[in-house]
Amino acid sequence: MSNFPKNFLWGGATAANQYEGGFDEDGKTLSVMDILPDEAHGRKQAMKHPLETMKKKYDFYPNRVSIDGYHHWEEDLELLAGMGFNIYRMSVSWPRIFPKANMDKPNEDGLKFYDKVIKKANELGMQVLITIDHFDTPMWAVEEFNGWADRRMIDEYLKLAKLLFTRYKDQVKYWITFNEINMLLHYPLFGAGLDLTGDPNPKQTQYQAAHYQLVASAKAVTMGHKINPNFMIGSMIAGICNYAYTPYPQDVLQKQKVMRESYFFPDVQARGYYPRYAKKFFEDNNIKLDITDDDLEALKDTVDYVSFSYYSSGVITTDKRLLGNTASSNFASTFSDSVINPYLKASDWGWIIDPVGLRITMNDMYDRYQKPLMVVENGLGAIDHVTDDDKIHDDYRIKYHKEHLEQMGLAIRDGVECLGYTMWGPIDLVSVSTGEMSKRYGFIYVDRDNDGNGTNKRLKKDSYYWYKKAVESNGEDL
Ligand code: BGP
Repeated sequence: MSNFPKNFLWGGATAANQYEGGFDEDGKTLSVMDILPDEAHGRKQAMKHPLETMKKKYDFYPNRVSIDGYHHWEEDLELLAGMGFNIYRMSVSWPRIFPKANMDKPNEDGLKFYDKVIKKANELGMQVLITIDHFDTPMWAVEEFNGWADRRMIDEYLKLAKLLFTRYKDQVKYWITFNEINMLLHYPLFGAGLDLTGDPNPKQTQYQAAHYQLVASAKAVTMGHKINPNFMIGSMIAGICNYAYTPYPQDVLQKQKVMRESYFFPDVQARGYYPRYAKKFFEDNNIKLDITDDDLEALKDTVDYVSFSYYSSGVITTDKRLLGNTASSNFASTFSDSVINPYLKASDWGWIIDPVGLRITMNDMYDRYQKPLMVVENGLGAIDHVTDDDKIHDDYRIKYHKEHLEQMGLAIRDGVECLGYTMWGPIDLVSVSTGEMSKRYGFIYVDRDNDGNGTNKRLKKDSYYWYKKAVESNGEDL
């Protein structure tokens, strides 16, 4: 018997900046992603100094074209529905809707795109989950406000949220306020449009931005429920499972500390107040935040569900000597220093593969919040090969999802309430961390390479047929 409940949501997730392209069509202006080159041209470096980056001309900006979803959306939605999806997680491009700061009216030409996509998805039997901001801060916000370092961003964001809630109130039920909100501590440009060049106290700026986003998120929850009380509005973090390297109590303590960095966000969003450990952390680090009484009142309105992405796990040690031997897991090391886990293998990009870690994470999060969960990203970035007869035999990807879904099923059997699973990248997209196309997650292959060459033709991989079967059997036939 399947461990998945009858009304379980099965689908996949994309993000506007990695999918759409059409970066200057129908009135759209630039977002932070549109100014970045790819990995080979220094994407990671460019992320550190966004304003400088903007002045510099690169040959190739992968996100500006992406996989040209702006012109392939119809075909793509049909392909997704062909796998039996009953939910599609997507995001909107903020500067497509509001191309400038302080606009009273949105850009109708840009909005028409989302009208068409949402209508069609619904017609094909898919619910739509909208991530209001998925790493898509407009460049006007970076230039005029230094992104979320400025309180005025709360109103700019709420303007966008109100518009979406009102316009799609009968078509969209599920919402996420910010994609991987905790990533602003690691990728301040992606997460909050922050340019920290020359900032004397970057930690203070990042936590200030975090506070404004948390307030914006809570106010969006209040506003959304007024517009439609049936809305399900969720929080989201980049989830990770961390293990202590040894039973040495200091290692365990350190692991607890590292986990709090991620949990800090849903602790506020799902419980409605700042945890005491955060206040201590601010005190100890001389972080003085602009937090008003009105903000604290706003934070009391909590999310309907807690969501997260899950890709990897890490191993935490306090032994400095071991940290020379850092894990190949880039993902874990963006959170903290992590050592190699001898029991687990890594992906082509060094992200540790740990399906049981998903079960642990789900149990931990459900124990902590007692709110329904949703796993809104999970997937394997891998290099695919197309055979002469246009087939992609991606058994490694099938194995990855099968094992993660099995563990999800077990977590549900453990007692966790889980609403759904939207795997990451049902169709190949531009990778967020590298800007590459070769890091492919999709069940659908897109003919496009790292240099932007290719026909953009879509092909079904073996995993496409496998996922269809998994969905149709409600997770019984994995
Ligand atoms: C998450 C992001 C996604 C997605 C995914 C995979 O952090 O929310 O946007 O891209 O990671 O990461 P990457 O594309 O770097 O492999």
